Amino acid sequence: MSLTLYFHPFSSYCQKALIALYENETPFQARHIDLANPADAAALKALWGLRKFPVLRDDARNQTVPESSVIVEYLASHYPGRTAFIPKDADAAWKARLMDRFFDLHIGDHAYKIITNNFRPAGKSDDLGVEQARAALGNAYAVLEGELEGRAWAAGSSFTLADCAAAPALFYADLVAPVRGHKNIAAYFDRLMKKPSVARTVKEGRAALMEGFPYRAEYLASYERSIAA
Ligand SMILES: N[C@@H](CCC(=O)N[C@@H](CS)C(=O)NCC(=O)O)C(=O)O
Repeated sequence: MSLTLYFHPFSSYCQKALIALYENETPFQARHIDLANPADAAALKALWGLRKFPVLRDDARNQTVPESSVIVEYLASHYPGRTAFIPKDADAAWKARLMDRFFDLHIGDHAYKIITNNFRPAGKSDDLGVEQARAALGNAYAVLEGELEGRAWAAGSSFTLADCAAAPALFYADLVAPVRGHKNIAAYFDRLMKKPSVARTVKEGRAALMEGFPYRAEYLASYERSIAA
């Protein structure tokens, strides 16, 4: 098997790559990375000096591909399947890339800021950063609510790179700022959770839920809702 994905199933950016792999049933070897395990951390660092996951290794083409959006683009180019993550039409393509950036930078990253603030050492909490992240997330929801009007998927009528990004970003954002008050976002979220590639990824994430995760109750409630969707 030519492809190996280095990842952790609870990590949102890893989930984006997993959704793309599952969506097209692309064969790959799963290499779980536990960053608390020094050997795993060293293996990841040897592959990609920033030591961030996901990283895709393609032995057949002798390529190492970091960055979740780039991994999905790489799969679209070299391992295409029934779902075209990057539309052929040039305008549809930039719109898919724009929404991918939107979910990573303006939804996901704010949500992760709020969540990870709970892991900071005592006395080092970034309250102003969390306040700013909450405000930015609220604004991003308002923009997204308008963007999604009349759309089945994030960038239009077909499932793309943007939806691979949206599912984990919205799943984690929903824990800290529930999407239910936003009609279009809530309906889109439910559509995402029904997609088999997303449902499988969410289930695998649930299996890796850590004991001390700060939004555990919200996570479990959201998980139950998503598998019932
Ligand atoms: N922009 C990167 C972000 C990757 C990233 O931040 N991954 C996190 C997990 S979600 C990570 O590797 N965290 C470990 C660390 O920063 O030490 C992508 O899209 O792949």
